[in-house]
Amino acid sequence: MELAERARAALKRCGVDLPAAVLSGGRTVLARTPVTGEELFPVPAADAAAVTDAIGKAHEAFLTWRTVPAPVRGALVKRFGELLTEHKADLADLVGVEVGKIRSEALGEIQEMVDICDYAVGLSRQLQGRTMPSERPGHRLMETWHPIGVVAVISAFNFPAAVWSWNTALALVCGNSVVWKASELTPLTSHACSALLARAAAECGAPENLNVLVVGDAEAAAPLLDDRRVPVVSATGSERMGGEVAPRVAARFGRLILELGGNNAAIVTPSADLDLAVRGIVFAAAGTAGQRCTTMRRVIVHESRAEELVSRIAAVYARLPVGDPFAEGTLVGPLISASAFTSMQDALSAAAADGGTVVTGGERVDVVGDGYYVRPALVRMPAQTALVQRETFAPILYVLTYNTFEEAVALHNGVPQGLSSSIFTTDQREAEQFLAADGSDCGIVNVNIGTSGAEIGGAFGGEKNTGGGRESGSDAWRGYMRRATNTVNYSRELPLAQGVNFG
Ligand code: UN1
Repeated sequence: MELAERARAALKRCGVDLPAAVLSGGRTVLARTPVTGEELFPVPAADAAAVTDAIGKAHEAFLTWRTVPAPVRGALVKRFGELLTEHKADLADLVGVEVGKIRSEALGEIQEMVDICDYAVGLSRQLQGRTMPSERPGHRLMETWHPIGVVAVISAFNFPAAVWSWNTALALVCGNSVVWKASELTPLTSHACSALLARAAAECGAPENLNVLVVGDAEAAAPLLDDRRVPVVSATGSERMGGEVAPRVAARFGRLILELGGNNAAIVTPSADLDLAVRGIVFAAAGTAGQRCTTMRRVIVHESRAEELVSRIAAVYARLPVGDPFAEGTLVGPLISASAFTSMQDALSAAAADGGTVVTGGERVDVVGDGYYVRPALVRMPAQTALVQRETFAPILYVLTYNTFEEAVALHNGVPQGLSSSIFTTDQREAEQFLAADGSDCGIVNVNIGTSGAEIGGAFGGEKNTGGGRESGSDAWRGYMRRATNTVNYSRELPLAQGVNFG
């Protein structure tokens, strides 16, 4: 089926009537597909004034929503999760068309949304505060978690639906509303997700505008950074984007949840099970055409295993099915754009200039139309040069070698980013050392698993230039609430803390 037709049909089933919306006038953005490089059709977009208006609407919704009991809020997210399940194939169609993800990865992204909804529903009965012993007689010391306000969610093209849902499912059960600034590269997916959530809200009798979608550029998003009615800004994207967003939000003391660049690595030690390592590395490095923030970009392998590992990865890379993401059997779809392809080629030239050797891949593959398909590249590097320390959002895997374990960890941590990491070893000491305080400095540290494909149950995010935010599972919900510490005096005295005597 033609892609524009496929997208329109999926949108319609999700309850989005685009032509009507577009005819009503106003700004639009042109939806495109990296599968063929073609332009699809115009979609409503927002300018800065529309974003300010969206903040007002979401703020109003928050004022009602914050007093709805959390388990009742959970019922909305439960219904939303059901609608996502019902429309899983439709949303996967849109992710396939707009991002070029292969079918199982597109479906996997929607599954992550269903999973986080389940998680958030359970959480809606568990937003627990602690009770601490007071040092004073007849006093109770405790903490209460309250809704905080409008949460701005700024999402990237590569996970156009799941990352928004991690934030939104939590924000909603926490009693907040959301203004979603979606990537201009993925307007269709964001309209479809928003329509399903609006439908769930209507069915549950929840207020309108709990999630207000704005598709727009950086300029349009500016009010989200500066408006004090937006106490939390959760942004996913490049380090450059984070560098622009963070100081502005910080200037008004807003709270930031940043999920920026990754430069994720695997250490492969002498005792590694190479069957496992090769599978884990290839999925993490070549999956999603290298366009995950958790994509593996570096392998740090012990000298004694380097030849074997490199030749085994190269053999798999040479037969990886690169092509139409909708075709059965394809494992590597297109890059998002021509500029992504240019960045990849620039990085490969820089690697050669740094003394690196391309073992395999890197070339453009002619698939269909004007899509930018590439064979994932495997590059041996003599050192961790400036290039290797940078995130290039494309499937390039740099291979470095090490001699001592300390050297491996130093190389591993010797980059500005700190998102995800892994070690392939069957030596328990090495595994534990990697997990220890002086081991990996990342937010995600795995053993005998690649760097990508995290489950929603854990907190997701990383340190250093990755931005320090945590989304999704564990206690990430606390980032979406305000904590009040309460001291209650039920005695007839007024003893002061710390034994202070005041008259
Ligand atoms: C991202 O690339 O922004 O761990 C998110 C993973 C996915 C999420 C990636 N669960 O690879």
